[in-house]
Amino acid sequence: ERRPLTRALLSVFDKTGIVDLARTLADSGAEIVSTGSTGATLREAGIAVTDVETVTGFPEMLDGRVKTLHPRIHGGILADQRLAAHQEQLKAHQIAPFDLVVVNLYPFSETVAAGGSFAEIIEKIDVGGPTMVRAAAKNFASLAVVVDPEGYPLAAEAAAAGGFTLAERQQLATIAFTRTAEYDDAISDWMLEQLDGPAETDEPQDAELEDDADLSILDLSDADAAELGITATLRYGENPHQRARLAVTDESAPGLAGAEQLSGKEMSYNNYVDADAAVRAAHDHRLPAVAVVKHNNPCGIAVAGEDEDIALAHHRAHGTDPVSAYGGVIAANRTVTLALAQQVKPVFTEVILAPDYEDEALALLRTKKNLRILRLPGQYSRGVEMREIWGGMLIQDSDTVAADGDDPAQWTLAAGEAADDATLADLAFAWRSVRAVKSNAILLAKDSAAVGIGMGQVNRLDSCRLAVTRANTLGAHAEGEQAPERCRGAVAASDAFFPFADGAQILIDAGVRAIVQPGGSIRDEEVLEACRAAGVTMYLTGTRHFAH
Ligand code: 93A
Repeated sequence: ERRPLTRALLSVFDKTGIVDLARTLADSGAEIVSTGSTGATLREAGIAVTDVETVTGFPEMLDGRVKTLHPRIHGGILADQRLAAHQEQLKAHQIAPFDLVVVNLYPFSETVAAGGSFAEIIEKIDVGGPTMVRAAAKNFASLAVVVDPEGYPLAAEAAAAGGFTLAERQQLATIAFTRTAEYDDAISDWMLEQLDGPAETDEPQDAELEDDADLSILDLSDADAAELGITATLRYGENPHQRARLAVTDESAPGLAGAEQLSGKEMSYNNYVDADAAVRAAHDHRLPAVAVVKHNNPCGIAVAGEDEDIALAHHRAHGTDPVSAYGGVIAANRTVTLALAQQVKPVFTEVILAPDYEDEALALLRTKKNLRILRLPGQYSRGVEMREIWGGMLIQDSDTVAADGDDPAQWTLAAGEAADDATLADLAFAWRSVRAVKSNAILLAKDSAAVGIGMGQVNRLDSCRLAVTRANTLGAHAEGEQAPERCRGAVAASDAFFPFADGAQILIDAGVRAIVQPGGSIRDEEVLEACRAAGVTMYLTGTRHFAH
């Protein structure tokens, strides 16, 4: 279990006790490798030393800032000596492994305490020392690290006993990481003081408490974070300057957070947000459904008949707005067929999610190397939703389309003639779909597909205008290709009531022939009157589906 000490790297600022330790190591047959003044001290005492410069074949440079930062040093520290592959690579590069690293760091805090100049203090920020210490501590399976003279007696004993035990090496590594953490802490405190003036030090206990309060879940080590259900550290958050992690909150049903990724690049923070919206939107439908989501809003959503290929739903959903579908997240609520995969193949897509994939469909989708393919069996379900606000948290039941008002049989016909079966089916589809759109939401639908979506506006009038414009300009005005018939004969759903008749009037003027909305505005009568005047059907659900 003990690893013999055949080669030791000694690089110490504080030379106390180093000669005795080096002599013990040398007497037991170890080769000693040292940096400049450490080596000089040992040589003066008559101990044979190999200079780091001889090992690296490189002179110390930049006033000593670069001494040990070299693969011939760090290869010798970081190689896992249990691995044949590491040993072979060391051999290929003529690097000998170290069994012991003894380092103590530039006296940063002492220089600050002694009132050193700014430049002096900066130069006392040790870089190479902590790098060796951290490398050796990480690799405690292979070697030992000692970070201050108090550890020398143990090192001398180990030399006599034939090396350190694994338990000793692990303990030394723990001490080493504590040392580098404290060292960096002192540097960051001092750096902060340079920005803000000296920190309050009157009440050390309070200061510590404050520090702890500032600690966020993002500061925890991966191991500590794992205990809180964190399963991944993401590359970054919503923007590259935001750190981010993924946590599973319900281990018995991890849902999207535990989805199986079959292919493609790592999921990003925004991918997860859009994927959640897409899966939720697709799963709101009982029929085969596909939702295409961009920026947390559907830019396409459609269904197919119960016995029809899910590919038809995708074809229709893509057709809602083919321009916006570029770079979207696609969710299907049925097994992805080869036909669907063939449709997705030519479209740049970030993520696709489905309960399962036909073999040939998966094989084809996998040829798109960047496409993230997720398998997510089961029905979308969420008990409660949480959203953080300043200093607190809002918790509510998740919204589902399960209220009485979501059942067309319970709707009230308030204007115009009762819709025929096909129109009623489109109204029901629109109502099930509009919930996935950020408020204020207006969704126009025709033939089982959304044809125009007005989302996220701060007044309902603009959402109506947007839905109409997008419907009549196929592909969201990018190419300006006119599709003027798309509004004519379409139906509309509004996630909440029309406060005035003007929004409904925009839909009516665009040729919409039936509208479903919750009702409940004090001006409902004006809205209904506008529908009656135009011969447009209006149903009231009594239920609303805000989504902010
Ligand atoms: O300037 S450094 O950050 N760059 C280095 O590459 C480096 N290597 C070792 N400081 C570096 N050291 C530090 O030098 C050690 O942590 C130790 O404190 C000191 C030992 O140098 P000498 O043997 O010349 O006194």
